[in-house]
Amino acid sequence: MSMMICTRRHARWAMWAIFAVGAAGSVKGQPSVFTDLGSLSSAETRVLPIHLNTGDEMRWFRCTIDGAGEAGFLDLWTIPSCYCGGFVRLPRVGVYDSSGTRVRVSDLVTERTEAMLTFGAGDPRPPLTVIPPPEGFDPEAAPPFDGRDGVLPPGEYWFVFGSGLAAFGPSNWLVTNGTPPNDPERDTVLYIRIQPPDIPYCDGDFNWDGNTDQDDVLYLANVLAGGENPTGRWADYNRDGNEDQDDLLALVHTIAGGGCPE
Ligand SMILES: [Ca+2]
Ligand SMILES: [Ca+2]
Ligand SMILES: [Ca+2]
Ligand SMILES: [Ca+2]
Repeated sequence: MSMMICTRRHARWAMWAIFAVGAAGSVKGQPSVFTDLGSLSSAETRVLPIHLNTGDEMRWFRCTIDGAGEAGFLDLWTIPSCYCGGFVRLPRVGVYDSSGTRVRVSDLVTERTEAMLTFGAGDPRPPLTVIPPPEGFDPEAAPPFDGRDGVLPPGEYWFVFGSGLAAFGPSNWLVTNGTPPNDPERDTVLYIRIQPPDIPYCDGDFNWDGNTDQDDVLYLANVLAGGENPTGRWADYNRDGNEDQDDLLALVHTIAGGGCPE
């Protein structure tokens, strides 16, 4: 009888131990070393130079956002400050939510295999441009930033950067990297562009030539008249649900210094 009590006690202790190990394991999943970007609530582009301490390091960033859906967007990409020295040739970026669930992993774009992710509003932003490819290689255009990676509801997110053989698990912030620690590829720059949903996106550079001027008025007028729209920009510039003369007037107003459409 006393033997039985002893066994029961032992079993109870064992169950408690298993529970404790399980709880410790789940807490361990949340990264303990990370850069806290805080609340990203204004329209801006964060420029984050990265130098990995080891070739297999995964670098974490945490932030909260007001969301990227029908309005607002969040774009991430990499471009090293130069294609020289120990720049990262195979940059990878993963996005996890506040519970450690994988949201998305970056695509590789351009002949330089840069990382790219784009969430939220579909009005296209200009594609990544990198220095011309080596002799004998054709330039390979990146897709525009157009929200193709889906929507991000308001909340906390974790971005993780790694080089080379990074594997992004589906849950518990589980990422691993099979790159040798002494791998020399350590340097790049991570860009995070935020447009909060409550701040209107009214980039007037319709033809993506880098400035907003009369050319863009002509471009939009041509699109409204049924012409080609190679940049794919939404012609509904004032976002009132239709594409008409109002949009042209709103763009002229912006170019004249009047700001975004009301
Ligand atoms: Ca322009
Ligand atoms: Ca122009
Ligand atoms: Ca309109
Ligand atoms: Ca209208």
